[in-house]
Amino acid sequence: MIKLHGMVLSNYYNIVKTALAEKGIPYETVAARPSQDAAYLAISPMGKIPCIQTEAGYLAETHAILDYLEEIKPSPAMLPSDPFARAKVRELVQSIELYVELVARRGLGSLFGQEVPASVKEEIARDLPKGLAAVAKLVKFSPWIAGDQFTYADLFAFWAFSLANLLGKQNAGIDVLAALPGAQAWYDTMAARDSIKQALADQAAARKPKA
Ligand SMILES: N[C@@H](CCC(=O)N[C@@H](CS)C(=O)NCC(=O)O)C(=O)O
Repeated sequence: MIKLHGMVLSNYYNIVKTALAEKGIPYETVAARPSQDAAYLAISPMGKIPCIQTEAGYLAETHAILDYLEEIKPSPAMLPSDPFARAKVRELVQSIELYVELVARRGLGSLFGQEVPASVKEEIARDLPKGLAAVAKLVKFSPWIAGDQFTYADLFAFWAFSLANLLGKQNAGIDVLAALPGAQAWYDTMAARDSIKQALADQAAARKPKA
């Protein structure tokens, strides 16, 4: 059975976790933090989470993992069968990651109560609107983010926007969902899916102070 290594507060971990749930692939979880220890680097070369353990070996990097899951269990399909539509999903996911999530992530320290340097906040205020304008050209929300098929882009975007919205507001006063017309209604629909509800409940449980 696949073992998913990571922690419930990580957006990337939750992308893979909800993909496993949506696909109905049985898995176990293994608690792991990002680490530069040799033992962890041996299974996740950049020391990041998530990574998965399969019968064939370890696999890191969310996109590689999502592609692998699609190959081992094609149904329900999380990518369109038409090559162009499939590429458009990947274009959207990559744009969200590179120009929204990774831009907002520069201010990650604010989540942990750290002071984010003014220069970083200025960069976020400069670059995030540009990324959001690009993503706004690609999203459909009809009803799913890439069109009429539920895809990996929905899962990727849900978790990426969750983090980017928080960081965008904290560091640059930017509301990511408000910047994308139709995003809030789609986000609420996503939050009601079983896979996401479970992952959010697991996050809430992890945040609860231990008695
Ligand atoms: N490119 C990686 C990114 C994963 C990632 O950034 N994970 C974060 C946790 S949400 C992490 O491990 N951060 C620690 C680090 O960057 O060293 C992927 O697609 O899986």
